[in-house]
Amino acid sequence: RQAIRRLDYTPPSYLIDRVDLTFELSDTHAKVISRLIIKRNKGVSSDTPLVLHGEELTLEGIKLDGAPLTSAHYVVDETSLTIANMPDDGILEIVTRLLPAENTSLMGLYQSNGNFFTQCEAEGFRKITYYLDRPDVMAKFTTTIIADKTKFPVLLSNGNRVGSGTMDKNRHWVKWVDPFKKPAYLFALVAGKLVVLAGTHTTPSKRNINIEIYVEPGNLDKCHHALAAAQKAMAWDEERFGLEYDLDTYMIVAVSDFNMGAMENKGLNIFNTKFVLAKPDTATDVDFDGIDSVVAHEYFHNWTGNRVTCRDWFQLSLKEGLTVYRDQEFSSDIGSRAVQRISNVRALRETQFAEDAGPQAHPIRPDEYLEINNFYTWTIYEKGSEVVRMYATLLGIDGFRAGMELYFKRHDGQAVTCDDFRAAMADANGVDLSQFERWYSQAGTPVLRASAQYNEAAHTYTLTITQSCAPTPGQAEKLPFHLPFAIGLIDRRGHDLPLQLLGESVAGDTTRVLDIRDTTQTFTFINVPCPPVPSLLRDFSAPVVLEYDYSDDELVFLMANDSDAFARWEAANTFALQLLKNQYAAAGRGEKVAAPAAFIAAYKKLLSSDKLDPALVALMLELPRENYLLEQLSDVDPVRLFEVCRSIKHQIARELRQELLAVYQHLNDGTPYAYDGEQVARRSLKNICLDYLAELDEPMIAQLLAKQYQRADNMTDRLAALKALVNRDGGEAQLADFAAQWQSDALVMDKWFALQATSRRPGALSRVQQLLEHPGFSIKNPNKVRSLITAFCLANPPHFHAADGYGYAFAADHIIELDKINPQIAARLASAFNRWTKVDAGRRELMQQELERIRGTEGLSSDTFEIVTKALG
Ligand code: BAL
Ligand code: ZN
Repeated sequence: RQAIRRLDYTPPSYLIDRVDLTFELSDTHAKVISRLIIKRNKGVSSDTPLVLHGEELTLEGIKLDGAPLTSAHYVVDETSLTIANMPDDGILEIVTRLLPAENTSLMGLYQSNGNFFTQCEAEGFRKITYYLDRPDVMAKFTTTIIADKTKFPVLLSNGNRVGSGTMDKNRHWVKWVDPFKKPAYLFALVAGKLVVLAGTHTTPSKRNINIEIYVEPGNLDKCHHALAAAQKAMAWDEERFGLEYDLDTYMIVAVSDFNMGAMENKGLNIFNTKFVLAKPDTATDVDFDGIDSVVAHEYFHNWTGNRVTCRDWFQLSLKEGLTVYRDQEFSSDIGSRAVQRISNVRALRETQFAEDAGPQAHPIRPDEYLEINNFYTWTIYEKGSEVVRMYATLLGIDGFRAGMELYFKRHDGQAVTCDDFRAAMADANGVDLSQFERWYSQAGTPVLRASAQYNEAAHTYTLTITQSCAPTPGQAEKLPFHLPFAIGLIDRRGHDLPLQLLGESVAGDTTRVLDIRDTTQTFTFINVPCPPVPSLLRDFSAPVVLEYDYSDDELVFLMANDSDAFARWEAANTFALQLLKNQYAAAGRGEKVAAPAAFIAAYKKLLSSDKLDPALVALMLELPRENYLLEQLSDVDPVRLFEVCRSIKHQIARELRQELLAVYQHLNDGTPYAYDGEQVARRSLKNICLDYLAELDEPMIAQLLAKQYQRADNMTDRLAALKALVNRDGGEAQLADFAAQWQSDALVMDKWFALQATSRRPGALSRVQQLLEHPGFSIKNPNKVRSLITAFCLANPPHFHAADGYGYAFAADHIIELDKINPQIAARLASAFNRWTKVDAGRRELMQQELERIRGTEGLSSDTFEIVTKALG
């Protein structure tokens, strides 16, 4: 298996100006006629063959400039079609035949519930026809679709609908023209029985955009939130970045069989139903938030990804990191900035930090891959977004916008690199960002060690910051990173001090962004009247691990006083993290597990605060999750870790019963459901109180849970109660009731599967095994696999890591089974084994055996092979 390397990039030997595609779709197969206007690239010698990508295709014929080619003129193998003697330019007509109904990889053209869909990113177009399937080959596409008009009344592709008509045999056709040139990965086709919800948006230049959301019949009442999200996203991008939509119609189509969340095909976004369909009784507040952010993300790609795309797949973070940053900013502006930031940082640390510390660690611009599908990672997306955020923090919001404007001015219509983005940011602001390049080339999470000294006599406060970064696979040595480090100093009364660095004539703002470039740097603040408590890495200004020896008293002080919401939450998180680590060690020594009184008192104070945003209180009350804790330890027994967490949770519930119940009852006031910021915040606090109360073995609590389950007028509250019931005593009656009510709603049933897969009660694995036989489960449907199998393996550590190894064997069996069906989903599941060196020796051995069993499987896909091989090291 051959690795593909970034430094081997060469420009394409041939270019394609135009593509005219005709799809003839039938129940049994699809015929694709592709007409390419092709030319040799400048400076390429005339004896260079044309090599087109193509996989799993049946070639029915080729013509060059109208003349049929015979097998003497070309060579076809499993991955390509090579034509040796190409003229300087020509028209190539290629006819291929495919079997979409048998395509379970969900890449290329496939069927879902009888309808046709495509997924081409990254390299799916080559499963549709022979083509130069690389992002730096950009062409103008026209697409004609022919199909039975009764079975496939809706025929969609990219761009504008320019014609339609009827044909013999009850068929009809529709022709689409996309006026923008694009790489093949942005091609899309949809054909099927769908209904549409339409809305409009008027741009600042007074253009009317039609927004159309296509779904299966019966789902129209669940599209209103997605439609509103698209309208909000359009207005936001106009306001924040001056970017308008560029076609007359923006289409979203929802499909229930989909490998990812959604896909930004030009003018025709295809979405996992999970990120379109929602109404209050079927979707939680988190689902509504998710729809806002994914709709915005895909829409924003129209500029950051489509108008300016990637030169090659090593540059994936150019569009993904930037677009995640944009969607996070959008969500911050339409909701709570503090909650958004904390949630994003928490997710980054739980997932990306683990990835960056493990065998799959890679820079946001990787240097090589076996299978590009494996690089749609937390690192490319979430760390990529943090890197983009650092430009905004270093340059300021106006400087960042100036950089974006220069980027579009220089590169609209081009396929470019991460270096081009960095150059636009630097040039627009007249700054040197050469050291910042290391964020693109070095993997691993930097560790910043901070120490401070207060000089009583001189009234100075000196902060020393030392950075380091552990080796990652293939990168033993790291050079220092350039990063913004935001800091505040808080006086004894809890007030932020104005900050004045040595050498400055006046004091400035109360938050200062320090420029960190060296391994060790010292900053001296002057006119500091008393020993302050430092508030470090405010708003999580860089994706690093911060080490500073806070005392418990200082953490409690920051929890109560920090004006920076992230830092305030971080103080609570650090306090809980230290506590759980200490208690885990204590349990290992056979000592009793207990939280100190100061910790309980801090939680009590949070519960009695009527000044803080309830959403922030809810986040501060949530204990760090097991997977994150596991990363902070070594030789871990995940079962003991879970028991420690559970025991602390139980103690909090016992000792703060009265406060938890009071807050719960105050917030459970019977207000009819609405999805708005205030209500979402109140529900989040109410339901975390409920989650703690569920620890108590009291009939009154059991009644309270049953009542919330039964009487809830929305899925957020109903699911919160059901989750607590399932983890408390199994919730059998309510699970049965839930399934009876929602058996025909696939997305709601996904929640039902996931709750059971992540139940911490004994017997979770056998329950999951039984559920594999449930009529609502299908191994071919990625959402179902994620809800049941992946949820068990990645989000139920005490059961996945059961000491008998059955969890590991279950995972390996299903990775092997799935690999034959859908390699992308199998490879994702295989990442459950990434951190096998973190657990204790007995488990390590069991995990290693399963990894070797997977690696030894005959015919393993390159997707799974790459993950497993790297995991084994
Ligand atoms: N481009 C793949 C899906 C997404 O990131 O939007
Ligand atoms: Zn994206």
